[in-house]
Amino acid sequence: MRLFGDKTAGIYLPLGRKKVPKRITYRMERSLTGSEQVYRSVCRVCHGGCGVYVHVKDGRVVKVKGDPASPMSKGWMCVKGVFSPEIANHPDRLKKPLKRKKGRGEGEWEEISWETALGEIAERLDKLRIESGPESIALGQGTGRHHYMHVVRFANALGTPNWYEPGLAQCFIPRITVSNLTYGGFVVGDYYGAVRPKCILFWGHNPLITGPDGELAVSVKRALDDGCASIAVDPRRTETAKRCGLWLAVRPGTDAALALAMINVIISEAIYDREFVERWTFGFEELKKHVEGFTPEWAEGITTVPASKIIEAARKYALNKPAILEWGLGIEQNHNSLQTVRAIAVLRAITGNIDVPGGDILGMNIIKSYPTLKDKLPEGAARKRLGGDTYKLLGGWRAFMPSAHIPALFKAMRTGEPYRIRALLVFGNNTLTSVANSREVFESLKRLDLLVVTDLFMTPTAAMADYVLPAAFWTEVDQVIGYPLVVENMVMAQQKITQTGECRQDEWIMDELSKRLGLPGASEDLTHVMNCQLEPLGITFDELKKRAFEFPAHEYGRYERHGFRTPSRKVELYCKSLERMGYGALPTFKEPPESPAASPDVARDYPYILITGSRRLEFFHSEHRQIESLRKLHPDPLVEMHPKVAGQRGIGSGDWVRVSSPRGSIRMRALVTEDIHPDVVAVEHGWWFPERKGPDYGVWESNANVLTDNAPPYDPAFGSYQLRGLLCDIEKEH
Ligand SMILES: Nc1nc2c(c(=O)[nH]1)N[C@H]1C(S)=C(S)[C@@H](COP(=O)(O)OP(=O)(O)OC[C@H]3O[C@@H](n4cnc5c(=O)[nH]c(N)nc54)[C@H](O)[C@@H]3O)O[C@H]1N2
Ligand SMILES: Nc1nc2c(c(=O)[nH]1)N[C@H]1C(S)=C(S)[C@@H](COP(=O)(O)OP(=O)(O)OC[C@H]3O[C@@H](n4cnc5c(=O)[nH]c(N)nc54)[C@H](O)[C@@H]3O)O[C@H]1N2
Ligand code: SF4
Ligand SMILES: [Mo]
Repeated sequence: MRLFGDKTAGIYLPLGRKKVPKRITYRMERSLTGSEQVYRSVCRVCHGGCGVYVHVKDGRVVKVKGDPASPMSKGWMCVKGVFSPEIANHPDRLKKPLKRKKGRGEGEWEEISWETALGEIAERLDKLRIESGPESIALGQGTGRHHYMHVVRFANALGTPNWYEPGLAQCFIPRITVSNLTYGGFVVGDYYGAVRPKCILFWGHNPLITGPDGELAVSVKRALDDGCASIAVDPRRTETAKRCGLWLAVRPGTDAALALAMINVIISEAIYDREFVERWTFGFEELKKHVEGFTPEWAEGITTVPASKIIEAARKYALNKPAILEWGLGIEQNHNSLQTVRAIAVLRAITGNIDVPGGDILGMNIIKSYPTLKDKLPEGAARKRLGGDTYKLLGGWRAFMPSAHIPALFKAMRTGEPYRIRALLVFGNNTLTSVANSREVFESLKRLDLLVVTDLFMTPTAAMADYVLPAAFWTEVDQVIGYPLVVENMVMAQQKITQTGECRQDEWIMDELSKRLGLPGASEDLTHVMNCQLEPLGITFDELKKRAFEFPAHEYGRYERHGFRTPSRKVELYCKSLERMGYGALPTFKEPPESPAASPDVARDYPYILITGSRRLEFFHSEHRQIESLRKLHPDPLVEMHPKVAGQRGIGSGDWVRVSSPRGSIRMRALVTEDIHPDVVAVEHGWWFPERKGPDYGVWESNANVLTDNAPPYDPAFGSYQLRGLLCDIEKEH
């Protein structure tokens, strides 16, 4: 795998041109000098978990090196992790609490002490909860960072049902929920056992770049190096797809049709796992009947993938066992996320690839779930969760981790309907770049009585706040890391090694506010919480730090003793629980609402299909644009398009172009490539420019969420909005 870049043009160009290949794996080889101390920990620049040695000199991180003994990463690191010292020691790190001096967003700050900041914020929160109820205070955060479950805990203790994260309905909650409903637990690829996978089906997922969401890039790389058969379903021929023998360039948002046709092929050709299906699945006959009309030819008309390729993919996946099915964001960021993910989940079951060595395995869950104080949230408060009644699998009582529906929450800030959200405390989310329809987000944030943002750096979102609090970087944080996410087959210790300015771990900030507000759980510190998590292993956090990790041997096929953890004790191909909730027991396809077929009037002005946010190796979401070594590798925001689109619009690689949608327009640099579906335009997400002036730091220039929409229709169960499969136009900038 290579980074492909043309430094002279300042942009990346497609593989196939002349280029200097660059490895993405780095091993630091400088030797240790006398005064350095070395600590064992875990990198957390992303939500992965690469075991590392952290070298510290004069209290500063000077080097981070892969730990060869770490059971998953085995010494490997990506470029973001390697540049951790540059992030940790960056001069722009926030170092003291700040309070705004003038109008909101005017960029004038005074430094205040923690005592003053926490005291003033607690006082204002206290006033708001008395005047308008705790539900008028919302909490926000970003993806899977150390304090994730602590935000949920703090929300419950505070008595507010309204917390959000920009992933959730758009990321991971559909996969987790569908796994739980279908198999009675979340499954991940078995890369670490004695049996190697014979096939991997990558579906809307590019793990060689994105790595951890249940696995590490390096594990996937090793499996592919072993030569297993592989298939990629993706409108882009990604770094991962390039390693696959078969690439299905699906039209964005139509994956459910493709999966239904693959089920059709596998059943009609009788290449399903008869024994497993008979013994361990529920509703096979209903499924068989249901998919009869969903032929490869039917799916070709919808997905644009030739029927012959659909048949080839179905056979390849069903006949090369054991097989892993790696699913990703491409199947969730649409208005039919539940049924799309369900259709794909069924494939694992009918091919008997669940909980077998080298297939997709159920979690061991070796640690206790985080003590989120969920019994402290009053029943009445849970009923007030915005969107909870409607999007039952996001915010209702059946939800995996009930949270507020983002469009409903931001609308309540803006309009006061059904009640006003008056305060928002954000722990690590650059809301203006990561939530759909940034313009409306901006209008919503402006209406708040109180906005508090905790972050590592000043961001366009933090610049709108009343208080900005300095957060600790991963080398400054204690944490129990259960891995892979949700299944916890192993556990690792991340330890606080350094201190920057007056930065504090988010959990500490929440605990200090809890104390000042007299909330439940306020007397339990983080060490107590971490020790609770570790109880089943009979060790404390201090002991885990000494051992670095615990990784017990995996126990396969536990269902053979107790059945699957579903109502039928079997894998639910037909899901009665979903039927009872009114969501349909069998998976179905729905045409994306903004598409050439569904909205031809919009398509006249916006003829191309827009996907946003395919990940790049160098950045984690909106982060790292100020980290020189990373930015050098990827200086500009890029939009990928096929030569067909480029030809129609007179665009060449390296040109600055405008991409527009019915919501707005942004500028990006063109990357013309054959490795993309001919009707698709793919923009990067998360762009702002720390080098520009505040308060907006250029956030309106190249931010993908200026183009996306937060309006209905949403997925009926999760309330997912569309970030992929919208419509757009593109033109060269003059
Ligand atoms: N258009 C489009 N939008 C998307 C996506 C897409 O594909 N397309 N993807 C969505 C998905 S899947 C997700 S998960 C979200 C991600 O959204 P987020 O995870 O919220 O990512 P960011 O917006 O970059 O905000 C994270 C902020 O947290 C700060 N930070 C980092 N570590 C810490 C810490 O330990 N403590 C604190 N307090 N701050 C910290 C960073 O500096 C940064 O400013 O974006 C979503 N938005
Ligand atoms: N370097 C880096 N790593 C990251 C992150 C990051 O910001 N940077 N973010 C982390 C987070 S929070 C997440 S959720 C994961 C996401 O990790 P992945 O699940 O791998 O997500 P993406 O790369 O965003 O998208 C995967 C693929 O979906 C394709 N796609 C778009 N639309 C469709 C569609 O309609 N159907 C199909 N089948 N495919 C489609 C895109 O072309 C893309 O290649 O990555 C994590 N890892
Ligand atoms: S993959 Fe994630 S955890 Fe591993 S080195 Fe890179 S940033 Fe760190
Ligand atoms: Mo995510």
